[in-house]
Amino acid sequence: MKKETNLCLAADVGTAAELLDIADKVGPEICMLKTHVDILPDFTSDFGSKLRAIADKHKFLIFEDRKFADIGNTVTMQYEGGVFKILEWADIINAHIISGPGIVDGLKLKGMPRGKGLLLLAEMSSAGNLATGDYTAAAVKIAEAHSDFVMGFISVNPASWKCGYVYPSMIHATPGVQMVKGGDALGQQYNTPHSVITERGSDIIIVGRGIIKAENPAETAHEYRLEGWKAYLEKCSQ
Ligand code: BMP
Repeated sequence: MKKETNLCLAADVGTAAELLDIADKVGPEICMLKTHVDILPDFTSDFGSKLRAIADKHKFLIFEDRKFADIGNTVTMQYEGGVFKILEWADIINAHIISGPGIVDGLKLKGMPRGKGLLLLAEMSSAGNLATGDYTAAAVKIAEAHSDFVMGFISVNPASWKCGYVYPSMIHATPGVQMVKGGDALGQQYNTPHSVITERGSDIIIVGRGIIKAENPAETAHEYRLEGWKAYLEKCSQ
């Protein structure tokens, strides 16, 4: 691996212009950039190609955090069509499994021929969420059955799973990460990069406000990158 980083930036900034700017500045530090394209008021149809050019320059993957949740037939249209045409520019997407495995079949139909990947939401970071226990186990089962397209999970504590953690071919990406444990006023819960990787068994730390609200996002991203990678090496040597 040439780029030693397991940091994903959650680029939840206010405009597409800001997103492209921060992607270029923080790009050298990250393996993946996560977007919420539906929050960008100045989105235009060339957004995808502009972000793609920055991603290719800095060698990171683009993850659109669309959280598909509908029946298979509907998600094929949501993935490919509409204003955002996510299929054209995102390397990775994610989905809830609330609607059952048909959602994976639908997304796979469009994404697999184009070499895309899917993360299943097996757990969430927000207080009181319902993605626990049997629900998490069901996500693992669905992932196993579609391991040609499902590349891993959005997870929070995969080390605690009875089943899921034993599949090392699956990537675990974890949101709710800041340098200090805590939370926000709306239910988000934060753990540290070290805890998320070594104790909770994840692979990739997803960091939003910890970086984008910092005075110097590029410098702060570098600090998260070092923390995340140090923890990853520690985990690998355990
Ligand atoms: P922040 O680090 O600013 O709290 O941002 C976290 C990001 O991860 C947000 O983009 C949010 O949508 C996403 N996320 C999350 O926080 N918890 C989840 O369980 C799943 C997510 O996608």
